[in-house]
Amino acid sequence: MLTNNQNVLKWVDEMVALCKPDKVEWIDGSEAQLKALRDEAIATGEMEALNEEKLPGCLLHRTKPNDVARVEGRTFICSRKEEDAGPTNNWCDPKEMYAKLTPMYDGVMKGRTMYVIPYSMGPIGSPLAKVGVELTDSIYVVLNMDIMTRMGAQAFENLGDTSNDFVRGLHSKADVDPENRYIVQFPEDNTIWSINSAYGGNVLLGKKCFALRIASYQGKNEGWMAEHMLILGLENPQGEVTYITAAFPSACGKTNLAMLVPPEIYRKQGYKVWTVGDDIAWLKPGEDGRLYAINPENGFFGVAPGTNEKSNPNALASTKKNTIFTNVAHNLDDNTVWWEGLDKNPPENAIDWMGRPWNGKTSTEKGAHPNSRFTAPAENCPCISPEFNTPKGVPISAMIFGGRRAKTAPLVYQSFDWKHGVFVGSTMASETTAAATGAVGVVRRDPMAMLPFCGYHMGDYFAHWLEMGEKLGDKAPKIFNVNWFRTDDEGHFIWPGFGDNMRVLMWIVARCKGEVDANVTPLGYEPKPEDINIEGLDDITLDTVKGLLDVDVDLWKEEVAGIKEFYAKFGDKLPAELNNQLAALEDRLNKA
Ligand code: GTP
Ligand code: SPV
Ligand code: MN
Repeated sequence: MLTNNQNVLKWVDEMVALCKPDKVEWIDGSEAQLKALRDEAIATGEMEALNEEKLPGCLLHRTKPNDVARVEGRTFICSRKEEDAGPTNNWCDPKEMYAKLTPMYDGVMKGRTMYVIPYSMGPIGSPLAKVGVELTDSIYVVLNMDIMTRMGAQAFENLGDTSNDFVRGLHSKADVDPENRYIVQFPEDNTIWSINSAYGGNVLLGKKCFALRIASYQGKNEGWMAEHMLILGLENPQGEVTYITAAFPSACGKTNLAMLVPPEIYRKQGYKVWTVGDDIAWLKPGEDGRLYAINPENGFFGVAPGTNEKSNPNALASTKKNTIFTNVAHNLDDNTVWWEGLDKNPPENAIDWMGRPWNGKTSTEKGAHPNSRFTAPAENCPCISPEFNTPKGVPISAMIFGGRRAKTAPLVYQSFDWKHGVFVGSTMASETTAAATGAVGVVRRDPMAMLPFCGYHMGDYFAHWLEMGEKLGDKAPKIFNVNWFRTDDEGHFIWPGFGDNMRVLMWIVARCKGEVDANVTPLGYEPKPEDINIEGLDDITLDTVKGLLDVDVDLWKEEVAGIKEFYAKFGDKLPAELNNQLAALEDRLNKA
């Protein structure tokens, strides 16, 4: 046992009595313990060891084909009152849900070991950090949590002997039965129960379940925010760093933006981008009244397909050691891994993500699942920020919203002020991706990229954003919206994206510093087209930029109709301010 905390010990005893494991192993996080677990997972075939020279310390894992992404339809927010979960979450009475799941957990770990994983979300000793304990019967979970969190004995340092402020996570892979899969948050109990999955966001309970669903609820009650945001620092040649967060829905470019390599024109002047986080930000006003952010995570659970030497060399470099690959193709020739978009040389002698022999040169099927992932330690990242472990976090100057929109949304615009920015975030929409099960490419509203992750009523969440703005006053970050995904008539992306997104970040930073003017449009402030630097871009002219910034008034009137319909869901919980903002947008469009 690693703690004398009676609240932890009592709860673990209760869960052991329920799940009836053959053995209970407390995870202290020592290298000896982790090595034994890796060896065991390799011996049983749960994981495969990869080429020790090319990918030292790396492991490959395949999940069941029915278990490859988050399952939003089976994810529940079980607050005591239904209205506290709101219209965008699945809800069930907590008593009923406990009653339904308890028999499923009863004896579920017979013949298995229960691992007790203490972990900290946030740097040890940070006033913004929080402790969780996850109980699981999966070694895959233990090894991933080791990468994604500050795991082991160190986590209890933040908790002490008497505190009850820790998140109780219970996970069992059970039979990985999709019909009985449940990912359940009980916000008022600080509790998460997950059963019948063994995949990523469903089972690494520190990530979406705690650091967004539970934490967003805690943040509302405690005066801070938990957001689906990357955090990056943009350093200028004078060495000043401007910190920016960005909320994009799943598989819409957070990891890529967080690790971007600036184009040559900026690199040679001495500009740099530092990664603080690629998926989640916890934000709280600091002593100076500005908003500070920490990344609660300690690693990256990144989308593999599309990651390559050109699109994201920093992410690729991060995966070269001590990384776990999930559902990618296994190259048998040299015992390495491959995924679509890694290079133009797929292996011929390989195993696909479903475990079948696969020839990348001749097969018409994909070798890696579109939502295949790497779990890589943050410390591997060549551009990890020197402030990554700073307990007080980094001060945020700008917040960006964005999504995949083939037509409507322009390349970039700035909100008129914080309240308008909250409106912009609340009306975000994006085409769905493979990160969750269900149809891909369908436009849906995804406010602040939090639709699947907000642990309480979304109307109250909007109100919380507005309150935070009141509190921050003129020290509030500036709010922007971007869209890297506008397409031409043939469906090709017009904007080159990836590292070239730096060109847009430069305008954003200049706006934060009051160094550049803007055009006023019905949507907000837009760059004067010549203020987006296109030097060194072959296919992009000033006219292309004009097109990317174009506001199609008719399309936006349709958009307004869509927003009205969406807002109607929230009834009286929708802050009046947002209706005012909607009316003002409509008015500006009518006058345009
Ligand atoms: P989650 O981990 O699911 O939250 O995803 P994410 O938001 O971190 O997305 P990520 O950066 O992993 O990118 C997802 C996909 O979008 C990858 O296939 C990328 O290649 C692609 N992508 C990222 N940035 C850009 C961009 O600027 N332009 C284009 N066209 N595609 C991009
Ligand atoms: C996402 O879907 O936004 C992810 C991956 O970051 S998961 O951890 O599965 O949620
Ligand atoms: Mn994510």
